[in-house]
Amino acid sequence: MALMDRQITLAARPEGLPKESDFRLVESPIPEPGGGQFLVRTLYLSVDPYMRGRISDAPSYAEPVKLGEVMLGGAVGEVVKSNHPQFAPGEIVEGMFGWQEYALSDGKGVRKVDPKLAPVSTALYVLGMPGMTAYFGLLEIGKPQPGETVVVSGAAGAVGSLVGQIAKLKGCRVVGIAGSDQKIQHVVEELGFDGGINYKPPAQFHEKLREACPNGIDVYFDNVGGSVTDAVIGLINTRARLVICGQVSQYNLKRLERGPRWLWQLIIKQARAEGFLVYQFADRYEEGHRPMAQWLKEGKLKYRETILAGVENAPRAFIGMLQGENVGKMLVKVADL
Ligand code: NAP
Ligand code: FER
Repeated sequence: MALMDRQITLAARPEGLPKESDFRLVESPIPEPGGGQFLVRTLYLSVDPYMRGRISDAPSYAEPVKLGEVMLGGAVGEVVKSNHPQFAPGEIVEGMFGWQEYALSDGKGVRKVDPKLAPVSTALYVLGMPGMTAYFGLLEIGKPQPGETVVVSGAAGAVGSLVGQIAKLKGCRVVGIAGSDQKIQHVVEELGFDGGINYKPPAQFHEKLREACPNGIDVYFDNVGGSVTDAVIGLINTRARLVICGQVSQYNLKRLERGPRWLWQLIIKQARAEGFLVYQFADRYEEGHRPMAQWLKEGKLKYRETILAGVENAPRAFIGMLQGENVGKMLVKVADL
């Protein structure tokens, strides 16, 4: 009998917060690579907030995942069979291999990962998409200057934890916002942020943030939007830069909140809010990768991962991440190297 590949498919379009029943575990024979193809055995797969948008059929320029299709997603794996001249068995690769134990690839959009540089899971975090998001979003859009105050929301998550540390490396004062006291303790005591505020419960959040930012806010790196962002905007300085990276507080709402109501602050503070997509920096990833790898090697960038084991737990990891169950990057470990 053929060896089987376990995969997670999209079973239903979620309404609001996704449920495990919106996904299905299926099995199919492990495919054989055809001409110009190779077979990847997944080691880790990534669950990311952007996936919430890709499983909804709301209009977007990106095609949604179809019902019954394998869930999309970045993963890191080992080449196990190859008919491709540039990829050999034993090599470690990162690409959009989806939520499955084995994937076929033609090499497009796939990059090789050096397992000697850092643990291979970092290809999905510090040295992968979230790392490039933090690096280019903060430095190119936020343009932090030494001595400035940088506030980051989603501070204990994948992107936010790196944004705060990079800002510290650039000589800024950093305040993080996250959803639990443990997360605040983590970013201050382990990651070296200067301060942090738990946005739950909402009472006095604005006051506490004001106390944590006595010189106002020069750069706000926004991962969450909603009421957290409303509170931050009241504290921005003249010529502040608002980096609009994500709005995760809105992704699972059945009805979008109205807003923002604070754009007049941009006028009186002559401030700039700019959204960006990490992909706009795709031709510069090498430039971002190099300092991030160096900082990692020198122990100047710390990272945590929250790891669930088994492809069958990918939906649970994804749903948990959307609810804040992760510290650092939420990953699914699928197999040992
Ligand atoms: P993450 O921060 O590791 O995980 C998501 C976090 O969102 C959770 O841990 C949770 O932390 C927080 N959250 C959930 N609901 C919230 C709410 N109602 N209010 C405030 N926080 C809430 O995820 P990530 O991968 O690093 O992504 C962070 C953000 O960056 C997301 O918005 C994502 O869409 C965005 N992003 C954008 C790009 C781009 O190209 N623009 C690329 C990558 C990521 P708490 O416990 O703190 O609530
Ligand atoms: C994200 C939120 C939105 C993200 C990407 C998007 C990569 C948008 C993607 C698209 O529409 O192509 O966190 O991360």
